[in-house]
Amino acid sequence: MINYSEHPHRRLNPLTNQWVLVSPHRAKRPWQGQTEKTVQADRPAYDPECYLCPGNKRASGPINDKYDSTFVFTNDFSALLEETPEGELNDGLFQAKAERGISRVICFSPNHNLTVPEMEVADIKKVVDLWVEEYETLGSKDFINHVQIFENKGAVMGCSNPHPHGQIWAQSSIPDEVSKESDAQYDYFNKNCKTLLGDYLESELEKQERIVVENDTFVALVPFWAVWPFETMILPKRNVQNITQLTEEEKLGFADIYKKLTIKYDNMFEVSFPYSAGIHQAPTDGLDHPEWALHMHFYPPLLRSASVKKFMVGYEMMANAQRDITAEQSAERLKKLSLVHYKKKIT
Ligand code: H2U
Ligand code: ZN
Repeated sequence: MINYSEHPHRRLNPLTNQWVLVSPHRAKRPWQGQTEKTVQADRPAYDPECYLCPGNKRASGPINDKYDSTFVFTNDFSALLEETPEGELNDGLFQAKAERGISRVICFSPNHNLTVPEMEVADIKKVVDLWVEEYETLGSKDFINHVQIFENKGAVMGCSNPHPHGQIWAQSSIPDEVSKESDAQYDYFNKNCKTLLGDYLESELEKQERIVVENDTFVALVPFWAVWPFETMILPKRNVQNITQLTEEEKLGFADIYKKLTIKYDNMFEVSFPYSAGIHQAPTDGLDHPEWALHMHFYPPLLRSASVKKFMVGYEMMANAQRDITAEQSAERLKKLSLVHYKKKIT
């Protein structure tokens, strides 16, 4: 009989309808590949060369406010532009369409040497408040139908600056990842009159196999279908479609779980744990989206140590996502880690 912690199997991600190949028996294979160098140098609280620090000049000229909590500005090298001419190519296999949008950069803190796990919950709450404000203002524009809030952390993730920050890309179209999740949640809601993620969270809380940490309002867990070794998801206990529907208490709970999860991440290999994280929520297309459930994904690349990361190559590029260590094993490891940041540990 199959044992899901030993034998190769596939798991379905019901949010995207994609499968992941799980090969737990392979977790013990030797490693002789690349190791990333770990950068652990202490950074100053203010870096005169940093384009995100308060009062500094950015690459293209503007000067940052002398902000003392959060700060947001339109990306000087925006991938999406508000003023894009209309246009559409509809020539059989050659399809293209103009895309309008706005890219924003959010500084989480004036302090250059902080990261989310080292920030105070009250200060992370200000980041959540700013996300709400941006989702509302950007989303209310008639040409914006989707607002993607995300954080890219660490040089291995291609993040250009260690100053704590995130980005927002708002645009006319619904991007592919979100569109897949939208369709799946819509189908599920139509069939069951309940949200897919509401039901999923209920089962996970019953099973208690993949829960990493929870507070009164939020849960962090390793999804059953996780692809990245330490992939997680943050979900509110009360189902909401978008971030503007969170109560003050829930926003504080969001900040708290964000901190707790990232502390655990940092404690895993005692390094500032790199990841790409992003909030998925209902499109801002003016329609009701009862099928949607707000959640945040964390995709960290590290696998075996601070320097061994997972590559999505070969079979994964050509065929299917794949992982070795199971979601349950990852959750177990994350769950056991302390909620005290390793830099604050008394030795
Ligand atoms: P990362 O999160 O990938 O490091 O990106 C930071 C963003 O900051 C990046 O999108 C923008 C870059 O375009 N940026 C500015 O808007 N102004 C600057 O002066 C430098 C970088
Ligand atoms: Zn800085």
